[in-house]
Amino acid sequence: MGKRKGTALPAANPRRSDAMSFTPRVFSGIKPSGGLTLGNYLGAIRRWVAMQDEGMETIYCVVDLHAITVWQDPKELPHATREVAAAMIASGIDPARSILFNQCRVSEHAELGWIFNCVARVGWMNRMTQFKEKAGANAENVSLGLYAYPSLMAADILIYHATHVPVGEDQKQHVELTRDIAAKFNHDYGVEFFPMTEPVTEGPGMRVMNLRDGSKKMSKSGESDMERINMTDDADTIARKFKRARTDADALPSEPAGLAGRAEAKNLVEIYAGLSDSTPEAVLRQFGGQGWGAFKPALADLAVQKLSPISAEMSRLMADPAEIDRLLARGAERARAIAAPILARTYEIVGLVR
Ligand code: AQP
Repeated sequence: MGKRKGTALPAANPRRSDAMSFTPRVFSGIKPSGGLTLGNYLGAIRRWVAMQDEGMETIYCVVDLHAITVWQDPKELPHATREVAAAMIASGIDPARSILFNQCRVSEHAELGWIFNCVARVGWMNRMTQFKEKAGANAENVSLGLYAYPSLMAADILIYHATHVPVGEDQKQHVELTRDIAAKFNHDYGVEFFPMTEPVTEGPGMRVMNLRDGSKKMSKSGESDMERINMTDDADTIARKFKRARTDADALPSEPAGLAGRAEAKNLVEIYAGLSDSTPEAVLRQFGGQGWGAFKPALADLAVQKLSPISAEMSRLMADPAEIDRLLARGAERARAIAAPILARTYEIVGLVR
């Protein structure tokens, strides 16, 4: 468990009344807060598919309750929710092998989220960098839900006793907070009920940056469409966005050390490595010494080659929204079968009479 400066964290608890062995189980989610980006694909979905294909027990969620922490048009949210599900399926998530559903169908998430609001400390929330970035100078005026978001995220994970959470670098701090919440709950109630979940963040593409400003991450809700690659962008749009992506005047170096202090160059090399399942070292062995005029079209071709079959399949799936809803409802039933007994036991531990 990560130590938080200024916050007393519970010592290891010797009582083992609820000790149970935690079988490996993967949970992760994506907000339907706009069209998905290359960041969501490389930092999350692509690895979710790999973990499913390795035979792990995998639970993937369209986290609609998180999306409404900032304003979502009720006329657009259903489409965005189905589109995220379609993107996951088109990328290789198999609803028969993975449990795939949208969060609001399994009310246990919100119920455990409330309990965790009573476990998490305000001081912990105040240190969440994503909240600071998203709230910016407007912190007094954002929703209480945005502030409490990491506590609901802890509930999303722990309602399944998930042991592993594949996320991009931006979400690592929230998974660390999940461990703090689990540890404090276990300590306060004298149990070993919730596991210490591990974030899984290795590999290239864990932090895909904005194409116009390499100091900011690529986001669905970023101001300009030119700063991100959307999973549904067509070939011309992808080529245009990479062509206009900010870079510097120098050629590509022949090894990663030469990318120091060159955030935009590093980002494009890492995107190439992520899309080609290789490493920045290998990419620079191939392109070192060449200029952006050669590298950017190669990068665009690779992105089109990876993303266009996915976006074609997304369009096919989106033509039948009722089928997506059916798959999500079936996934929710399977999710609830795991979540309901964990919530029931949590209520018992807390002393709530039902
Ligand atoms: N730029 C990124 N690089 C690597 N991974 C990323 N992820 C998001 N952006 C990047 C990963 O995608 C998963 C789902 O994220 P999310 O949509 O639930 O929330 P987010 O991290 O807040 O994503 P956005 O795109 O920035 O959404 P908005 O703009 O709506 O707030 C997570 O695993 C995340 O790490």
